[in-house]
Amino acid sequence: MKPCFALLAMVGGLLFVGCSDGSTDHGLVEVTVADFEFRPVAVVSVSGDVTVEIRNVGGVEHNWTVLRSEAVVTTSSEFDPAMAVVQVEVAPGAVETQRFVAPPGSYVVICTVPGHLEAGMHGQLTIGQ
Ligand SMILES: [Cu+2]
Repeated sequence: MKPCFALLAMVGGLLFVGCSDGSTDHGLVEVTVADFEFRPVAVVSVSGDVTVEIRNVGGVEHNWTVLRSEAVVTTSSEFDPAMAVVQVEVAPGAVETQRFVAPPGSYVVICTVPGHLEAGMHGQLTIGQ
């Protein structure tokens, strides 16, 4: 049994080295959107190079929009596309993947479809160092 563990440790070490070249050094964030909430509400990316996968299990179109840290949006009508770090639109039943880069920090996430923010579609993204 011991040689097998040693081999696994070696393979694991090689995989780790293979991941440190920068090309795959990203944070994966998975969010499910529904009518009318984000699950989970708060997500964390370990890296500012974020790959987000949004799955829409709701009956209508939604989006997962990360706001710039200085943007303040309390109702859907206040949203302007210039306020967004990234906006991922997802049709009902679809899964969308998008990659973006943002500095470490805490960001507000909303759905900008009119009325959806007010219905409870807001959350948080925290990006670590
Ligand atoms: Cu929505």
